[in-house]
Amino acid sequence: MTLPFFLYGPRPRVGAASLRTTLRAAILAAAVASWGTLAAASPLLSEVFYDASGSDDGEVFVELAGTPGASVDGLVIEGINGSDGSVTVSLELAGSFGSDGLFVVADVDAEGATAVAGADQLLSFDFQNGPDSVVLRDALGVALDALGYGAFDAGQVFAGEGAPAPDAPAGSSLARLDLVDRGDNALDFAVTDTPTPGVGPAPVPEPSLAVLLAVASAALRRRGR
Ligand SMILES: [Ca+2]
Ligand SMILES: [Ca+2]
Ligand SMILES: [Ca+2]
Repeated sequence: MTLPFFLYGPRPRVGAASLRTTLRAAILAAAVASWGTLAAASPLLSEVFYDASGSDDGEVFVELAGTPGASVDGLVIEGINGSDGSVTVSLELAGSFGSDGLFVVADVDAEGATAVAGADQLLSFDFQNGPDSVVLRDALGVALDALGYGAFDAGQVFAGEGAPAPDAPAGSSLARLDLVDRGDNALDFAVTDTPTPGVGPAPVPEPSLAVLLAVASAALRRRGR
């Protein structure tokens, strides 16, 4: 990342030095605070791969993001049929998030093998292609996060959040852009050409950081006049 001028550049004129110091501290504090918030947040779906090129057997996976080291015992991932709302898949998770804050549950083939590198739990499952949904529930059945994908017609059941994400073409996954949960699948997820099990989304949304820096930069320019 290229640092904005006021974080390293020549000292601006009259009165701006202390403001620059204050802004720098505020930005660093905001970054630290957002890390803390994200690390403590409840688990999120971070990537879903439901349609491999060719057979899905031993290929598909769900990646969760959560607190490093936290248990996933009791969490349940459900597949929800878009045509009637029925549960097509129900996965009971066991284990814990790695030190990277990720947990990957992967499908196995008839021999018990998976093509998913670094999987934390192996189960046998396959989600339908869209329009369908994947829901993450806690041990009491409360939905913690949900992803609906594809074009839902009237009368079909969307069990995601906000507007659905697009249906990923074969070989592509749906992955979170960052770890901010906006409650809108169309904003939070994007089609990823190369699935990345075990590689998480960016913790902080880069556009928002850019906006914050632009505002701070403009304030300094006004102050320095
Ligand atoms: Ca397929
Ligand atoms: Ca959500
Ligand atoms: Ca990933």
